[in-house]
Amino acid sequence: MMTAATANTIVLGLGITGLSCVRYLRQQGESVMVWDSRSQPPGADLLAAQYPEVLLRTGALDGAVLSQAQRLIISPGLALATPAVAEAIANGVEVIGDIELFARAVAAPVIAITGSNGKSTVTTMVGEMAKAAGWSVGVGGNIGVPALDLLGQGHQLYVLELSSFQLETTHSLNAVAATVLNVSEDHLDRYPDFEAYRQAKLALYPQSQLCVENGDDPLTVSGVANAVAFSVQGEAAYQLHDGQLYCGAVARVALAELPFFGKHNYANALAAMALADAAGIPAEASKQALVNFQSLPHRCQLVATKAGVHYLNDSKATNVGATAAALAGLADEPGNIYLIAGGDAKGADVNELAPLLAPLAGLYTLGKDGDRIAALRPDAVPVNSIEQAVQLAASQATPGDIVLLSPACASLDMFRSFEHRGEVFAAAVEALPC
Ligand code: UMA
Ligand code: ADP
Repeated sequence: MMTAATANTIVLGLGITGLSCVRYLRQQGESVMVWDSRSQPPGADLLAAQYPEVLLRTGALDGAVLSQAQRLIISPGLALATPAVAEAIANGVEVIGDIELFARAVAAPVIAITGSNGKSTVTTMVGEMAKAAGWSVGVGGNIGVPALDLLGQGHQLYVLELSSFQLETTHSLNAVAATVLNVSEDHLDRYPDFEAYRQAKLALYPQSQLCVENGDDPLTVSGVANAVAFSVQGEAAYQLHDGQLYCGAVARVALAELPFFGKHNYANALAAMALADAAGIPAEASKQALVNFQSLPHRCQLVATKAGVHYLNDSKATNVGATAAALAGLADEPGNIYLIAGGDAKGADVNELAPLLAPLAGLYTLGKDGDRIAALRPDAVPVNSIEQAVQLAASQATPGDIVLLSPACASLDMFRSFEHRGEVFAAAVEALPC
C-alpha cells in the first residue's frame, strides 16, 4: 500500500479543488495521495476511475502521518487550524493551496479579486472586458472553476476570484493587479475574530504589482505605495461623479448606459475598470463589457413580476453586508419592500441590519438564525419555508412593490446551496397565481 512516506505530496480534501490538484500533479508526474476527513467524499468514484493509482484515505486526519509528507496541498474547506494539519505545520511540512500551485506554474498575467462581497460580479466583469478586447482569458477560482484547470489552454490573462480561505495558503501570486473590494463580517465561524479574517484578505496586496483599494471602505486600505482607489462617495482615481464613471478626468461610462442598478454595482464596475486598465485592456472594450453586462443569477435578479409585484432573488446574499447593499441599492425604487431573510449567520452580528429593516413593509424570517433577525423588528413574521414566506408576502404586496429574498445568511441549514435556495424561491414565485 502507498503510504504518506511514498507519496511526498498529500492532497487534503476531495472536493473540486482536491480533484483539480490531483489532475495537475499527476500531469506533472508526481506521486500523490488524497485524504478527505469525510467518510464518503464527493469525488471518490471519479478519482478511482481516472486515477486508480492514487490512494484515497478517508476519515479523521492523522497528524503523525501527515507529518511524514514533504508537503500538503490543502483544500479551502479545511482550516489550517485543523489539529492534524497544525501538527504537520509544526513539524516543518510545507502546506499550500491550489492557488499557490497555480501561481508557481502560471506564465501569463493574473488579476486577482477578493472581498466580502462582489467578488463574482467583478471577476465576471473583468473576464467580459478581456473577452470584449478579443483576448483569450481564463476566469476561475472561488467562482467555481478551479484555477489549476485553467492552465494549459494558452490564455493571455487569468482572472481569479479568491476567498480568504484560498489566500491563507497563497504566498507568491505576483498578480498584475489585485483588489480587496470590501471587508465586512463573514466566515466568523472559521476565524478567531474579524481582524484575522480581514488580514487573510489583505494578504493579497503584497502579492500584487498594483493594489486596487476601495476608497469608501477604510478596511481595504493598507497604506501600500502601489495603490489606486475607487469610490462611489468621494474623490478617487476611479470615481462616480455626476452620473458617470470616471478614470481621472476622463468620463468612461454613463450610469444611464448600464443595465444594472445600485451603488454597490457601480463600485464593482469602477473596480473592474481599474483592474482591466492595469492589465492593458483597452478602455473601449471595458466600456462595451459593462454596457452589455448580464447580472449574475441569484444576485438581485428579477425572477418574475406577478400581479404588478416584482420578485427579486438575491440568494447569494450570504452575509449582512450583501443584504445591506441590496436594501441600500433598492432604497430609491418606488414601492414597498418585503424582505425574506435568515439561515445560518456564520457567527455574524446581525444587529447591524436593524436600521435597514425599519423602512421595510414586511419581514419574513426563516432558518437557524431567523429568530435573531426577527428580534430586530417587532412585527417580523417567522416562517417555516420560503414557499410560505412568498405566499404571505404576495398576499400583502400591491402593484409596484418588491418582494426580495436576500437572506444575509448562508443557506446550508435548509438548502444544498445558495443556488438551490434561489431556485426554491423562483419556483414558489412561479407557483403564485398570475
Ligand atoms: N470538507 C471536509 N473534509 C475534507 C475536505 C472538505 O469536511 O477533508 C468539507 C469542507 O469543510 C466544506 C466542503 O467539504 O464544507 C467543501 O470543501 P472543499 O474545500 O472540498 O471545497 P471545493 O469543492 O474544493 O470548493 C472550493 C470552494 N469551497 C470552499 O471554499 C468551501 C468553492 O467555493 C470554490 O468554488 C472551489 O473550491 C473552486 O475554487 C464555494 C464557497 O462556498 C462556492 N466558497 C466560500 C464563499 O464563497 O463564501 C469561501
Ligand atoms: P461574492 O462572490 O463576493 O459572494 P457576488 O458578486 O456573488 O459576490 O455577490 C454576492 C452578494 O453581494 C449579492 O447579494 C450581491 O447583490 C451583493 N454584492 C455585490 N457586490 C457588492 C458590493 N460591492 N458590496 C456589497 N454587496 C455586494
